[in-house]
Amino acid sequence: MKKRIQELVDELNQYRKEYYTEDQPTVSDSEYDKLYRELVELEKAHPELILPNSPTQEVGGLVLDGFEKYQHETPLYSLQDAFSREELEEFDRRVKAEFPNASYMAELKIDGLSISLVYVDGVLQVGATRGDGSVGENITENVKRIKDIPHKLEEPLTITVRGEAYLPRESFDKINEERRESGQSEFANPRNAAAGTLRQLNTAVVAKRNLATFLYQEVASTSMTTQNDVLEELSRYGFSVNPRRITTSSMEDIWAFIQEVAAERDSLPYDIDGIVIKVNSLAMQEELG
Ligand code: 1X8
Repeated sequence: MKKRIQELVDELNQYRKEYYTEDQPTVSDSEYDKLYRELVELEKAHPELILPNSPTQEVGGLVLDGFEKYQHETPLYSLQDAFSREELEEFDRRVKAEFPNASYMAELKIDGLSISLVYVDGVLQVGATRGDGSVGENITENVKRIKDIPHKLEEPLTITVRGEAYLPRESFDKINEERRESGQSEFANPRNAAAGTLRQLNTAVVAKRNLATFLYQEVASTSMTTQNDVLEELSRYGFSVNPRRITTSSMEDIWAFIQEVAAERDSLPYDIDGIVIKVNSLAMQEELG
C-alpha cells in the first residue's frame, strides 16, 4: 500500500513536470486522471500515508489584495561581503585564537531572496520575506506554491527554517522568452524575476514559475551541534539543501573551494553571489557573535 502510494506520487509528479514545466506530456489526460483517482482513493483510506509531496496536497489558485507585514521572532541577519585572502586569514586567526580546533563550513551564497518558514506541529503556517530583517511580508500563499517547500512535515515539529528562494536560470530564460513574445518587459536577472514572482498577487502565476529553494538555517535549533548537522537534518525533513559545500578546518581548503566554485559558476543552474563561510560549531558561532 505504502509502496503503491509512493509509486503513484512519483509517477504523477513526473507527468506534472512534463506537462507544466517541460510542456511535453507523455501520457493522455485520461491516463493521468485514472492514476490521480487511484491515489485519491488510497489516501482517503489511509490518510496517515499521505506524502507531503503528493499532487493531491497541492493548493489551487487565489488572487490576493496585498501582503500583510510579518514581524520575525528572530531577526534575519545580512552577511559581510567580499573577503580578500588577507581578510579570510584574519577571520581564521580571530576564530582560532578563541577555538584552536574550530572547523568551518563553506556553502554557496545563492543569489535569490531570503525567506523564513514557520511550521507549527509539522504544518506550514507562515512564509515570509526577509524585509529589513526584523519585519518582512507575509507571503504564505505564494510560498505554498513553491514546489519543493513541504506543506506538512513527517513529524509534528514546531520549527522556523530559513533559506533562499531563487529562480533557476532555465526557468528565467523561459519566462523572459514568453514575456518577449507577448510584448511585456523582460526581467533583468533571475533575482529580479524571483522577487517579482514572490510578490505576485495572483498565486497561479507563482505556481507556474518554477521557483525553488535552498534552506540553510534552523532558528533556535537546540539539539543541533554543527551547521553540517543542521543541513543534514533539514534534508531529512524534506527541504532542499544545497549539496555543494565543504567542512574543513583549513583555510587552504576553503580557498581552494572558492577557486573551484568560481570556475564552476557559469555552469551552475542558478546564480550565486559568492561563498558563505561559517564556523561549523553552532556553540562557537554563538560565542564568537
Ligand atoms: C545569505 C545566504 C546564505 C546562504 C546561502 N545563500 C544566501 N543568499 C547559506 O548560508 N548557505 S546565509 C545568508 C545570510 O546570512 N544573509
